[in-house]
Amino acid sequence: MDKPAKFYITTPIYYVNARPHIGHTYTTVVCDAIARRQRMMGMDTFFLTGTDEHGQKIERSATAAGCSPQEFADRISAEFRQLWDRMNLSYDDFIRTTEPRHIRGMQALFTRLQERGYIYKGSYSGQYCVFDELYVDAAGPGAPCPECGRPTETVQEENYFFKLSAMEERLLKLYAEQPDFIRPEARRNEVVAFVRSGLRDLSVSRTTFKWGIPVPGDPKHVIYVWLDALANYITAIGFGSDNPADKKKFEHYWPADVHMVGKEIVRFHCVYWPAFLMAAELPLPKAIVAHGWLLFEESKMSKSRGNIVRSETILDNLGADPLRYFLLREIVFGSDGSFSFDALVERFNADLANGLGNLSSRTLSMISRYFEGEIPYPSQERSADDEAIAALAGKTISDFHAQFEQFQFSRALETAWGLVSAVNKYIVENEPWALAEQPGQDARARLATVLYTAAEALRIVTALAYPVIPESTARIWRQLGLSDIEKFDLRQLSWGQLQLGTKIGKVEPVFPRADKSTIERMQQMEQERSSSTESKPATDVSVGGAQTGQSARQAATGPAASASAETKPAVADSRITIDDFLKVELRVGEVKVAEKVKGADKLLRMEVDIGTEVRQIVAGIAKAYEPEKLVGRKVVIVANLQPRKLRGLESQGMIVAASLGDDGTPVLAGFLEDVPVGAKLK
Ligand code: ME8
Repeated sequence: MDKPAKFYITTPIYYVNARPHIGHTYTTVVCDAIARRQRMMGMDTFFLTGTDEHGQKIERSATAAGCSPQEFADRISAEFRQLWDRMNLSYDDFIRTTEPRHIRGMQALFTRLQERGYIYKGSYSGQYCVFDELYVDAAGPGAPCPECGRPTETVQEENYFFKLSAMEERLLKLYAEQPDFIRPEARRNEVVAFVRSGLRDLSVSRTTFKWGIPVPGDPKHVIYVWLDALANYITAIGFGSDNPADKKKFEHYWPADVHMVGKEIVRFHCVYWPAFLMAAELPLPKAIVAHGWLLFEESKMSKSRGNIVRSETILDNLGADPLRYFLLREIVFGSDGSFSFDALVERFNADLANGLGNLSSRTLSMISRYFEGEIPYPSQERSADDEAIAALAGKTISDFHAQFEQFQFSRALETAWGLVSAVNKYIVENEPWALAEQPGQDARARLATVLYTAAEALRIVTALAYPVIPESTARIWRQLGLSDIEKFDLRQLSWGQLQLGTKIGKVEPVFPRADKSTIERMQQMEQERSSSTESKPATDVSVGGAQTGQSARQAATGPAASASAETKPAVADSRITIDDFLKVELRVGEVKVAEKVKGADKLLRMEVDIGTEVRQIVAGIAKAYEPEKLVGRKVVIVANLQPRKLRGLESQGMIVAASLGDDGTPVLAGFLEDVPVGAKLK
């Protein structure tokens, strides 16, 4: 017997090392729109999102914030969830990788891979990028990560390995046989090239930190965070549970129909994930769909660059639907797209306030005024104009569906709004207000036809747009006198279904126009948010510290900078903003080792524990301090300085000291009270 039709869609699970921004909102809104439409098309739909809570990055962020990883994850995960609720996202489940159901399922998957001979013990020696949680083929210690440019860390440990190399042929066969497995095509070509260049076995456990899921039977090891994270897609729907209802759920929903991801994590989803599933003898997802990045001032919006815009600012000023509409309409899916408050407000005013909002309020208020709030009977006689609108509506429905199904959300909305513009024009040309003034049956019949045509077109656009702007379309739907829009069967949508004589609801404006002051208010809020510690990525530990010159420039031209540039004259002095100051990561460290550097009478080589790691620091303080006396002393370290070489030794940070007199005698900064190692100064 065929399985009942189902549709399972997922977002990536987001790291809890920093708060959500509109980049995360983008992916989740896209999935929500798809899920809502699938439900309206009669599909048994399951929409999953969640948070990725393990790994070294999170452990370090928690240490930096002075709390346990679990407390830290609880706090940030709750923020994601609250934001998703405010954004009106209809997820069916929210998985957290620290939940028992996930831990159990992940361990079951690990055991399954072991039992099938795909996991063996070996030793790994190489470079690891903590920011990307990625093993990299970088040259040597401290070499930059090829993905993000941050310095990598040397890892040398006994690990469990996954036989990724054994999967090369099977993966290439999969990409060849299922061309739609990776979308869009450009991404597919990249993945194929990557796999063709050869796959090495993948280390899937770590022993040097604790914050992860223990390997079954060998708890010294925690499971590699990407294996842990990817498994969420099956553990959330019951994999690894003995409960019959969970088993049934897994059988029903797996495999996923769409894993939606940002383009930077395509490799994990298109290479590692199918390889794990093949090895575990589980069905493969039907498609991995990758979108582009939301840019702010030409660079990727990201917490580490500090150029983020928070959805809350837009929610507080315009509500969820304008942001949802903007993200789907303005960004061509698959490509990178820019965000700006000006563009958001312009789009809102043009398409929602003037476009759909105007169509809805003028049509419904005229029905209320001229027909006592009842949908009027159109006359049998149709003008060419009336016929054209009905024909356009039919074409709009079929084009919209085809475009939406091809992930062309922007085009689909453009199609639907083509009907909005045509009907607004039709109203202007047919002047119902003038018809209402004319005596006689003919004018009255004509008035009825014009308003019926406008109301029916409005109903059609409203139904199509519901998945994207659910709250406002539900309001228009009710004003049209119809019930529950989400229960409407979108497959049935066609011209002429509006019931004659339907009593319309109370007519209210749905999208009040925004003006320049809205833009200024949002810019100001972002500026305040980013200069207060509230939205600072204070918790987003810079792992290794090297920021590229480019990102420093980008941060300086981020939202706060651009807002102030417009509203304030430039100040020609050397003062820096709080933002600039917060870019410097100052930490308390404890000197563990200190020794003179041969041939350099001013330099000391120290090993300093900064809570998350021990750093080698070379400092010109040998004339002022005996090395032995420094051991055990608490010092202040600039922890995110680019490493540099002094006398052939790499210095991974700088020690803070006052500089006295003409010869600059150093005096180390310290504390009167006891302070824990790793504490952040701000
Ligand atoms: O990568 N533009 O989590 P993450 C568009 N935990 N989308 C963006 C974006 C931007 N500027 N910034 C973020 C992880 N995103 C892993 C995933 S899945 C098993 C594990 C969105 O918090 C986009 O979907 O870094 C991207 O792939 C995701 O957030 C990365 O979120």
